[in-house]
Amino acid sequence: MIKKRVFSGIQPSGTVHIGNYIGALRNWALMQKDHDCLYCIVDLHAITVPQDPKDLRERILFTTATTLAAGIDPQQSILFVQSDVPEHAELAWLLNCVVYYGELTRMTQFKDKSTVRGEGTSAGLFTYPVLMAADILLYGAQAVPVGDDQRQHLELTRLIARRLEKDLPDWVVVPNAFIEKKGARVMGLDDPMAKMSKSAPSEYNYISLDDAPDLIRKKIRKAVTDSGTTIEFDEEKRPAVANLLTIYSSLTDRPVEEIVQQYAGKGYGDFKKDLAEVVVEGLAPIQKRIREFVSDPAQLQRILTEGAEKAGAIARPRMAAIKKGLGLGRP
Ligand code: ATP
Ligand code: LTN
Repeated sequence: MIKKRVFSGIQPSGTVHIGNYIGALRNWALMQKDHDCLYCIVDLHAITVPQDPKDLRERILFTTATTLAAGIDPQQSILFVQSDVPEHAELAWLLNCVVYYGELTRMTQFKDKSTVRGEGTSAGLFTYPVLMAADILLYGAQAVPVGDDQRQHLELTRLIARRLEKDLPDWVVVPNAFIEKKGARVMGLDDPMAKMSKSAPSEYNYISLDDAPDLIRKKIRKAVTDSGTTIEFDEEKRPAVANLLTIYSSLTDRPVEEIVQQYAGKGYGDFKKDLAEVVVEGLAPIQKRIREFVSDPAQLQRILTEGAEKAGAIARPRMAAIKKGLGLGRP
C-alpha cells in the first residue's frame, strides 16, 4: 500500500508553545506511522519579519530539538530545514507568477501582521502564503496538518494547485488541510479573543514547551478568566474558561464534559491549580527530551543533514519536471 504524503512546517521564530503542540506538532507525531511525512523548519518564512541572524541560527537547532522531543522520529519522517533545499524558494517564484495580486490582498494573516510595520512591511510577508504553497506542492503532499489559523493559506494553496493542474495534470496534487476539531485554535492566556502566538508581545500570552514548572504555574494563575464563577464550556460566552478546558482536555486526553463534571461546584482557584499540574506533568517528558537533544548538537546536525538529503532527492526531479512543464529553460 502506498502511504499518503504529509507535509507541514513550523517557524523557528520565538518559542514553541502549547498551541503549536496541541494544534499541530502532536498530530504530526500521530500521523507518522501511516503516512509518508515531511516536516520542515521554515526559516525562509521566519525572515519575512526582521530576525537577528545569530539568534535565528540558534533557534533553528532549538526548534529542531523541540520538534524531535514532541515525538517526531527521524527514522520514520523526513525532518529538515527549508533553506537547505533551494527548490522551495525556486518554486515559490514560479507560483508567484501563478497567483494573483488580488488573491494575496485577501489574506487575513497578512492584513493583521502588516499593521505592525505598515509601509515598512516586507514584500516577503505579502508573498508568505506563496512560499507555503511551494513547500506543499513541491512534494505533492496530500495532507497538511495545521492549526486553524492556516485554513485560509491552505485554501489558497488549493486554488494555486487547481490553476496549475490545467497545464500540469500529472504533476499537481491538490492537498487537503488536516485540522482537528479540538485544539486547532488555542487562545492566548492573556486574551482569549486572539490565538496563542509565539510573536505575542507578552510572555503571559503563551506557555512554552520549555517553560519551567514554576513559570507554568504562575502563567496559569495569571491567565484571565471570565466574569462567571463556574467551570462551564461555552466558547461564545465564556471563551477564557473554554480555552483552559480545551488545554486541560487535550493534555489529558479526557473529554471536556468529564472535566466539567469533575469541577461542578468548584471554583476557578481549584481548577487552575489542577490545570497547572496537568500542564507541568504533560510537558515534563517533552522537556526532558528537549534537554537531551539540545545537549547533543552533533546529532541534531546529522538528523538535519540526512533530512535535507532525503527531501532534496524528492524535490529536485519534481522541480525539473515543473520547469519543463512550464516551458522554462532551453529546449
Ligand atoms: P505566529 O503566531 O508568530 O505567527 P505561530 O505561533 O503561528 O507563530 P508557527 O510556527 O507559524 O507558529 O505555527 C506552527 C503550527 O502551529 C501551525 O500549524 C499553526 O497553525 C499551529 N498553531 C499556531 N498557533 C496555534 C494556536 N494558537 N492554536 C493551535 N495551533 C496553532
Ligand atoms: N505558515 C505556517 C508554517 C508553514 C507551513 C508550511 C505549514 C510554512 N510552510 C507548509 C504547513 C505546510 C504557519 O504555521 N504559520
